[in-house]
Amino acid sequence: VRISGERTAGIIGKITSLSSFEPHKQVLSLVRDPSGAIIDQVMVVFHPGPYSYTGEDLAEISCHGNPLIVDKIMDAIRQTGLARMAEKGEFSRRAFLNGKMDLLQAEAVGALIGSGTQAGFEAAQAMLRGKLSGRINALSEKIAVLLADLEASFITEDADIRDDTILSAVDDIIREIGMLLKGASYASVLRNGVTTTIAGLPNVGKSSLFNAILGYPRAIVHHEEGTTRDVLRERLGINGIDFLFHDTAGIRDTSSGPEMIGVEKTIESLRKSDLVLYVADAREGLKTEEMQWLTLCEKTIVVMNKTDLLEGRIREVPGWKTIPVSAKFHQGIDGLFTLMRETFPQDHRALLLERHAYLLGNALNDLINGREAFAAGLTADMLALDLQNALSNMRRITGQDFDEDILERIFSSFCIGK
Ligand SMILES: Nc1nc2c(ncn2[C@@H]2O[C@H](COP(=O)(O)OP(=O)(O)OP(=O)(O)O)[C@@H](O)[C@H]2O)c(=O)[nH]1
Ligand SMILES: [Mg+2]
Repeated sequence: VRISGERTAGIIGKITSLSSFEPHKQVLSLVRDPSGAIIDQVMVVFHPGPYSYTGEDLAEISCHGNPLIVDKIMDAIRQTGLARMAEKGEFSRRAFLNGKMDLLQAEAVGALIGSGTQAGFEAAQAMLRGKLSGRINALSEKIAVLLADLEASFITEDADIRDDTILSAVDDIIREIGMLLKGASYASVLRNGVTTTIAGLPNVGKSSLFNAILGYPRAIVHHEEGTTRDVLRERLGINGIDFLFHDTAGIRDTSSGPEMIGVEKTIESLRKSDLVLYVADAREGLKTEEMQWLTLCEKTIVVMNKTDLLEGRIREVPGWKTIPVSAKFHQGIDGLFTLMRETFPQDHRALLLERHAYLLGNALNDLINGREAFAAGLTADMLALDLQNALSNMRRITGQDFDEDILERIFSSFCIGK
């Protein structure tokens, strides 16, 4: 149970027998309700502001792990009349408002709690330590310096700042923001794992591949076409990245009834995926009409299956990563794993949430617009205006500029007590 604010010490004094505290040191105490009845034996630690998470006086009570005890302690605190329940994310919100962390770091707390994968966890950790804040602040600083130089040149006409110097400085910043944004598409991957769909024509061995990947017979495999109708999902970590596999119904143009519904689900699944394993029978290769299924997802690997039945060489599909396997005999699966892992390189560690990507995108557009107009001969004060806009977008990312709305949106997604 956490309490934050100037009345914290008073509240602790009322519900325990403690009256003075050694900062940051846990002490044993009893907690009593207003009638004096003992609720629990607890550990209490007091962090005087500003040396606490929120920057205010803050106490933490560790009780025995029973929700009933927690409720009774909460009640005892409420009945002192000195505290109310915290709102969602209010501790982190106060930490932000008291300058203990910037907005990015507050969001990192949320991302850390919500991260479902090892890579997502590490990215959120880096964000919490201020890695992204550092990059954003450095970029903001560059824009601010350029803006100052530009504005100085309006006043003192002899402060000569050459056009090509300005353009190359703007280009630098544009390039850096572009690089940051490139990492953005990985944010959902880091949070949820790589959504991977196994698709292909009926009977090519999709379910067999699904089973071979998982290492146990999860899906029904049958020599008849149209075996799989519903989408089956399973999660598997491969070298530090979580993949969420979907086995789907075979794609077929002429299907009707329940099978057609299955095909629609498959197409939907392809569109939403981060990665597609498109399975084909190695003996047949890929048919022309199948090419349309390869482009529904940004990343697709063509898996040539049933190589054990193949005489001769597999037919590569130009322009696509192709890998031979035999799902039935578990051959080539390791090679497939390596290829999948390479498709999601680890060096894109910066975790950008949608809000950051949006604001970075705005800043990028401001800079590109300004640069183009300036290169086309418009005056420098127009460029200065665009730089100001870009700067304000950047500052909103870290929360140097903020409004109530955005705080509300960010912290309301937190749980109570964070
Ligand atoms: N020889 C050989 N047979 C395979 C291989 N992979 C799958 N099969 C066989 O191909 C048939 C179809 O396999 P499934 O895994 O059910 O194929 P599917 O693509 O899921 O089929 P649908 O769900 O009906 O679209 C079964 O008889 C499998 O045993 C393989 O690598 N080698
Ligand atoms: Mg199947």
